[in-house]
Amino acid sequence: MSTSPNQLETQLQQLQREAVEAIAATSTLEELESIRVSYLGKKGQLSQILRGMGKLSPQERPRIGALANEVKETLQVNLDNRHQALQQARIEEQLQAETLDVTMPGVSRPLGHIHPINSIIDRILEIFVGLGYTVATGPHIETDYYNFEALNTPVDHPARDMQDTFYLPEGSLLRTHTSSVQIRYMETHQPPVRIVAPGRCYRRDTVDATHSATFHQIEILAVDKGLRFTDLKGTIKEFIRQMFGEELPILFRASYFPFTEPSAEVDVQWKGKWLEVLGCGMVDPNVLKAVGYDPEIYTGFAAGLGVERFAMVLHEIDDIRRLYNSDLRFLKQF
Ligand code: 2U9
Repeated sequence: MSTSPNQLETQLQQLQREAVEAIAATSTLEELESIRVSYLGKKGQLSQILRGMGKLSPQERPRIGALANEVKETLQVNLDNRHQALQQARIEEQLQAETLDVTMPGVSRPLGHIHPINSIIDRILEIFVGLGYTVATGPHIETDYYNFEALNTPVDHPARDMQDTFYLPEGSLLRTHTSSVQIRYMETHQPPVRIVAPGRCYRRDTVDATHSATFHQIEILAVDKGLRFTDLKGTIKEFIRQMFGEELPILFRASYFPFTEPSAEVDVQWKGKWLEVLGCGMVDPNVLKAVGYDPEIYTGFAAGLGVERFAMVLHEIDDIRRLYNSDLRFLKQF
């Protein structure tokens, strides 16, 4: 069955009218796509109409062909415009749904900060590094030799009662001070020595408001030709000035440590009270001998302080255990 040119023309015009209406009536991109397929797709209505063109005479074919192209173009333009409009609408809808209320309060995450023990260690290290000292660290598990023997504290020395420690199998022990770090350092370095040794130490103490089985120490050590007690005093004075932020009255009280001779404890007058802040002294010649330094050529001074004690004094903390409880109500204050 053949189709006349006029019939084809009418069909094309009708198809265009219908399609334009259908396109305008779409409300989603998916609907639009199915309209496109149904009119312009390979097996769509336009193709079906055009199949009838084969039967046209060569004179008629160009006119109908041109009309078919016009229809196709018109539909394509309509499809494109509608596509753009629907897409725009979809984006706007999405933006509307996802609108952020910038006036809503933010979600705040708790921020951690440096523990008071570590912040005091940092401050003290900074002061001594500023004075030309090098930070040195060493093992927490030590031998009797590095913890006691080399520090002029033989087995029968009464100081071992004061510092009784945790012993491990095979004769090793948990260090009771960081002085063992300085012994190890001197064994591997020649004078001049200027080191500051921070670290955790262990003692077999009964825990109470002022004692803990584990605590932190910072010790300094200087060894050189011609070092004298006045050098030690000057160093301590400068340290106290920087630590407390002002020149304070200082008292050197005679004391005793196995590894220093003479020895002293240092008190500082702060806020009207005398506070004991550190111990110090000239390195005992036996200690220098133990590491192979000649005490006739070299002299040294050393000092040690307990970080927890320092924190308690500076922050007026009444119980050492507060520093280990991880209670945020306490820690947030620093
Ligand atoms: C070497 C030689 C000597 C370090 C020193 C002190 C005095 C001292 C205490 C302070 C509070 C221990 O933690 S504490 O209880 N320490 O008083 N420490 S002189 O002397 C040394 C260190 C290393 C080789």
